[in-house]
Amino acid sequence: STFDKHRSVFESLGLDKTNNKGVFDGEWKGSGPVVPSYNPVNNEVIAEVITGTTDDLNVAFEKVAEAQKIWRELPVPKRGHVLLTMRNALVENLQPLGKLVALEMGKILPEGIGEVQEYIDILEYALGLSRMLQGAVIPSERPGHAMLETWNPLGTVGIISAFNFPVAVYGWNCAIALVTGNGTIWKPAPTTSLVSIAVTRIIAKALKDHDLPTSLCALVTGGSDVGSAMTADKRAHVLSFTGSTNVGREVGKVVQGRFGRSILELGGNNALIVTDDCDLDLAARAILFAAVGTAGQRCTTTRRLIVQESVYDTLIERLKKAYKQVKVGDPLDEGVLCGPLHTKEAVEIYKNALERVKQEGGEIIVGGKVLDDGPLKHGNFVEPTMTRVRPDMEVVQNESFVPILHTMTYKTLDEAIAINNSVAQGLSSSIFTSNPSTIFKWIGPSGSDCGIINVNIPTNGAEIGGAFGGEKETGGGRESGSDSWKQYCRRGTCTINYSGTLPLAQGINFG
Ligand code: UN1
Repeated sequence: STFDKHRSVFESLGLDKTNNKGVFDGEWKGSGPVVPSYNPVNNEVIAEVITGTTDDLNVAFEKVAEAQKIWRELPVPKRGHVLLTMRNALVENLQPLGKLVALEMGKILPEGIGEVQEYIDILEYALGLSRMLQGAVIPSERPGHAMLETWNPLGTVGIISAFNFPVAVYGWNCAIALVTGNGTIWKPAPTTSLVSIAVTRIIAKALKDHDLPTSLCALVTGGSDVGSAMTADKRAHVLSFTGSTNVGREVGKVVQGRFGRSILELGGNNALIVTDDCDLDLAARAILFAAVGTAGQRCTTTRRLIVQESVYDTLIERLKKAYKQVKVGDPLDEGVLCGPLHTKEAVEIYKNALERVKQEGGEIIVGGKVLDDGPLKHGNFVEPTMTRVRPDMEVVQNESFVPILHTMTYKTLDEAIAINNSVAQGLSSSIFTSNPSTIFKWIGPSGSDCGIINVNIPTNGAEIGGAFGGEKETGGGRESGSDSWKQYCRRGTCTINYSGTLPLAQGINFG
């Protein structure tokens, strides 16, 4: 079995075959259903998790709040030291944790390791922030008055994360929530519970090393009942949700209804534009990673390829060759670039999307088949696929979370940008060009309407230093770098009178 074959990985991360407790609130427990975790390579059960319930969640909220009272009093650079310990613990566990991601999620090993690296990177970033969480000092209009801004923690950050980045998305939120003085409570995707247990164990040990209450970073695995309860709970002062636009729309409303703060990271329908003045070789290599990497299961995956008419045939020929060389298979095998889809349902989504392409008059130009022969027969494997479509087709307007790249042509830059912006989602976008005026138009007010606006790099694979997120139906949230940390804080505007008199603002004379 998968477990026996990789026993050393599981054991080094403290995981068992049957008895994994899926709730941590300072103690490991779980009173919910026992849920198996499957290996998407062969749909074998890897291990079982005793998941959490809304009762477990309720207790966890209390435990996080108790711990946060201690944590928030720590000077920020001291919080940084704790983050450094977490970072070092992750570095030590980089290989096994990366491998566990590959096993449970299905992405190839370098990408599994890569997303643990993102958590390491954001902890380094947060360590830096711990010396730089600066507020403004603002000139007061009154004599003998000082005006300044303070940034204090909101309290508890609820994190609901998706299957596709089972480590990194939690990591971005956790690192920034912690440095700003918050506690966290995490509800991972039900299908990547093992990864969440392993991560929580590593983080808890780091807290313990500093004699801090380990319940600061709680975990409650489980289904949508736990997710809904967390969303509705006032004690989740910030609710960071990564997932579909449909669920996110409801999450946003519920959190707004209780005047909580939400950070929404929802669907993408990312486009990459190829102009006739770009380096086509570079573009082809970027497109391969952007469209096929992670088997098309990143929210930043390129779904739409918008190519200037005059270079379309040449580029597509190159891509066809490149696609044919992509090895699909076990994500732990050397040389494999495309692992399985995460679930069997995703294989159905792939089939349906291709059916719709044909119904709407599009064409499959590469791939298009479910791979269910030979060694791949028990897994969720599909061929990375390219289609030829028109930009306004319904299937192109909607995101399917599978490795299908819809290709289309354009004549003028304005037309290309209009196509880029024509979908409901607004996460990531990229243009390949060597023309400076194209670049500045693209990043300007009449350019891409996405949150991530790239030039000569793929749509995916963002660094942690920038703010990550998107506009429109992507939800508007920003995580990770830049000033995203502010969302985890309450901003205090403080006006301090040291004049001994009482001049009022706006020159008002009162009594
Ligand atoms: C996601 O797919 O949810 O930019 C996150 C990227 C990664 C993160 C993706 N750094 O592709």
